[in-house]
Amino acid sequence: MRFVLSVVFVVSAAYAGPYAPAVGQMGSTAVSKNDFRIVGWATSVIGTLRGPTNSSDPNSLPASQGTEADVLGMADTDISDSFDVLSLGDGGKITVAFANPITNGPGADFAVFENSINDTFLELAFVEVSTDGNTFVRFPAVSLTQTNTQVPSFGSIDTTNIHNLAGKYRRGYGTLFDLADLIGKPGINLEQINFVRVVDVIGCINPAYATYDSLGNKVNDPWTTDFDTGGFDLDAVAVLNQLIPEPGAATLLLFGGALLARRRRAL
Ligand SMILES: [Ca+2]
Ligand SMILES: [Ca+2]
Ligand SMILES: [Ca+2]
Ligand SMILES: [Ca+2]
Repeated sequence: MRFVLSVVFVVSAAYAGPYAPAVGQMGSTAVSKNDFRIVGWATSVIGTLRGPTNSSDPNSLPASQGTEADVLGMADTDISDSFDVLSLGDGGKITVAFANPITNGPGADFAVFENSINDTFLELAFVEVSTDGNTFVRFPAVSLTQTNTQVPSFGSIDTTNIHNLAGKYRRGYGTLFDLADLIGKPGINLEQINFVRVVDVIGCINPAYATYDSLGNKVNDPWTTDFDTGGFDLDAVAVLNQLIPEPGAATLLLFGGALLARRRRAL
């Protein structure tokens, strides 16, 4: 009887929420930085605005770990590379761009990598995309973590309660995003996403500093994180589906131009 009870407990603990579980568990959507589906990585930073390490302290300084170069290229995995990240601080944000635009292809289209050292100390961020660099649309994030008790500085989050928030998985594994989730949203062209913006959730449940998911729930994540590496730590952004200008398009343009010139001459 004791055995049966312990099994029931383990199962219920492992599947507390409805969303995909941690790396290595059945149904996990974590994507390894070495996954064959990855065709590129962020190549430039458009802008960074770091937040304070403690939004409730007016004297708090911005998070300071890392530089913009740390979010470019392939994600880092081992311990020695764990600080090749840019820490956003409370509510901080960063916008990156790519050699080729991201496009809404089959399944997930890009992935965001954080540097969490395990499967439960998860610092989260909203993810937004833009075609023109002005209008950004946020993925419909969901956080089903309880909102009665603040997740403390080094507290834990259950991965299965988190959806469409970056930082769901430990270092070396990205959180996937599918542009199909944004079908019908005005102001962006899902076939040509030029920019990805990552926005720290803060994670404080005090309404003075709280942020909310797409359902109106407060997002509860480790807070305060009053140190250089406060807030979400962006490691890398991977591209799975990219829009590559067809060589034929340029040729066609030249050919069309030549035809037009000939017609003009004919006139
Ligand atoms: Ca897609
Ligand atoms: Ca936080
Ligand atoms: Ca951090
Ligand atoms: Ca990195």
